[in-house]
Amino acid sequence: MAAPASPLVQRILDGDPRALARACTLVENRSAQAADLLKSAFPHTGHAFTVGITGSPGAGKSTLTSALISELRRAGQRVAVVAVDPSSPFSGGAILGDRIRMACHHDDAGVFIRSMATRGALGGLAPTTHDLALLLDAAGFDWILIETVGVGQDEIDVARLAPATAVVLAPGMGDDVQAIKAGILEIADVFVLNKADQPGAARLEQDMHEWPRPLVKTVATTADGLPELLAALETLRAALPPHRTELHWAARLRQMFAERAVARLDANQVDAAARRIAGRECDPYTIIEEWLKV
Ligand SMILES: Nc1nc2c(ncn2[C@@H]2O[C@H](COP(=O)(O)OP(=O)(O)OP(=O)(O)O)[C@@H](O)[C@H]2O)c(=O)[nH]1
Ligand SMILES: [Mg+2]
Repeated sequence: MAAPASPLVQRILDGDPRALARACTLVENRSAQAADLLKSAFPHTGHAFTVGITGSPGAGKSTLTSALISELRRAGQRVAVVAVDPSSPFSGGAILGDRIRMACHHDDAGVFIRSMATRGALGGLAPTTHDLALLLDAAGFDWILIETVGVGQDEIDVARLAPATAVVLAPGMGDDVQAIKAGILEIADVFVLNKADQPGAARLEQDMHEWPRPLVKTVATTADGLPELLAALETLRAALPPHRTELHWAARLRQMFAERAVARLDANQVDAAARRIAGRECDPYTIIEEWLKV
């Protein structure tokens, strides 16, 4: 673990934002250098607190993230954001909206915002996002916020793999508890009832009573409730059981191993085996056993 950092990683450690942006691109594109880069960065990670911020489209995740950045900056914390949903104002089709929303943070060296331009990326959304989070950790950010829409298994996995997950709910968008996609409420460490200024907020709050997780009411547009949200996140950070990190790595190792194993198969080999199986020349169980032996 004590090998000297690669030149690019050294620049990241020195706080060069352009080096960091370049490294992010290499990781996002799964370039050939990415693995060495991540190996070199890894010994410098383990300091940041990574929070997944997820919820229905339009619940206010980006507005909330921006308000949380301001709150964290006031507390002297350095913050990095990864926005993984192309529909997000941080990324994809709505980059302009992102620029407008995030304009207040653009000149701040203590803030780094990265949009994941690719979706269904090589190797999957969750592994790539968490590799990016490692780079940001190495770069010395205290907090890493990962915004992802809570629709679809890939996006839910991104949030689930974060050490702490905030699920953002909002009233008045067909977003009552019954309508919320199964699987997303379960991954919450804290609920954020955003748009608390809107009709239906009290009812939604009542509906959430049965869920044994803290709930914080916010109005992201005015930053109401943001100190309370930060306090709730700080509490989670302080109470993180040490084995939570081990659980995270156990899940990631399984994912990484499966990814590498599949990547080692060449298409012709798979086609040839499929042909033999379809023709009943061979069974799939034996084939898999043979592939795992190599
Ligand atoms: N009234 C009210 N409007 C809000 C609040 N928070 C966000 N909004 C508005 O809700 C709309 C959606 O906010 P976003 O922050 O883009 O929501 P999002 O969850 O990031 O949306 P996607 O990334 O597209 O899923 C915007 O017009 C915001 O100004 C709030 O607390 N109260
Ligand atoms: Mg958004």
